[in-house]
Amino acid sequence: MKKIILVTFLLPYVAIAQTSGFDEFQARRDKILSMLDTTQAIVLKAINVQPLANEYIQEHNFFYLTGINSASNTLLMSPKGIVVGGKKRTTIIFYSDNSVIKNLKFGPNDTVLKSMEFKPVFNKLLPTIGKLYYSAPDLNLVNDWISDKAYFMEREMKNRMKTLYPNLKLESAEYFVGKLRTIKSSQEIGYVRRASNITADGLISAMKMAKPGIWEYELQAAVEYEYTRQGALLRGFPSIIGSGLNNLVLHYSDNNCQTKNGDLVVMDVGAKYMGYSSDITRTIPISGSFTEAQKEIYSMVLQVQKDAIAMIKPGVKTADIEKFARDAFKKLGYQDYFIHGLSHPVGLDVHDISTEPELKPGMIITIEPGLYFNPNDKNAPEKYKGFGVRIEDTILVTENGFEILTQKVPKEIAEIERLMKKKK
Ligand SMILES: [Mn+2]
Repeated sequence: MKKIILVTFLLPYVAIAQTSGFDEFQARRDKILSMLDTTQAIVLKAINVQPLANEYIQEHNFFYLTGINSASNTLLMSPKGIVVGGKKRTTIIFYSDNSVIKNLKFGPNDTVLKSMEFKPVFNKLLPTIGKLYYSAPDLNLVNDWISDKAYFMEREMKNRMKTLYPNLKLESAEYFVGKLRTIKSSQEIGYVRRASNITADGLISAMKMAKPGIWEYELQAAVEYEYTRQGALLRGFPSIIGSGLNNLVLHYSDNNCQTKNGDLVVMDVGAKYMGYSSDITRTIPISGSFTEAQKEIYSMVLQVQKDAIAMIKPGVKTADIEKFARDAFKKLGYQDYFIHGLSHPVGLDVHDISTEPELKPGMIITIEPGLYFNPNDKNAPEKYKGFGVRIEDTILVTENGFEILTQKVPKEIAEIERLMKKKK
């Protein structure tokens, strides 16, 4: 049933996205309104803390429905309407300053109010509804260090709301809005495509620059220089440039070591363009040539990656592709060295939401097998100890199969070695 609904409303949506004057954010809000019944409302809050002034990343559901990328704003929607100034409104954006609403497009039942008006409006609405979807970006774990007691803010909030409004059901908006976010529109696909090309350019220039003795952060700078130069002003996630033993650390991002001859370097990076991430991993020999042992493992990982990608088409379950990859490594005898997931959705979040177990056209996912041989592992083959290999692409599911959005950056052994000989 859910599938039928998705197909019905998403197909026209993708088609209209190209026409001029069409605002995707407004269309998404209309879609959300049509998914709510008259006893329900949704409230989404912008992230109010800015951990790094220049790297503000908005709460993804709020961004998805408003395009607003700043703090102290709230979106409130209810299909039965909220009376403001004598008029019924189904959508209200509470804004912090005029720059926020300058470029917003509105429907006839939308309006904007200053942030300070949120509480009275919201408090009036709450007793009249039965279910509220909410985003909780600021609500995490707080540790009271004096009494040594942990407070889960989300749980505290729910308990308090239960006392105030015993009949109100609270539910996270993540899955609800995620039903729309799972399938990307042509505009969103375009942004991930652009983020992918920019990331690929960054990796290509890092490959050309790589040589023994170069520092990990120099390679990082080469990658991220392309991001900034091409207008991707944020990163989808901290760049991982791991040389030598560092490439065994999955979320390594210190990037402060010097490479040395014989190292493999795992570069797992992704630019964020117009809010959308890409995600690419390439593993290169810092000397410009793989050793025989490195080639053996690299070829295995690459073959599993290509075979897994070849399975991608609508109707296939991602869990089945994952199982295929694990079985393939098992046949090779290396199942214990593939120590992370094979695939995740990509979008506004580099680990985006997906509410569908089966692939559908318009979904974007990664395929990223890897093998890692810890030097302390008694069972690991001696010749492989001390290095890891991961290869990752970002892939669009199409009507008939797939398109690798990150094709531009080489992954064949010969291609990588050839490119690395072409110094700038
Ligand atoms: Mn990834």
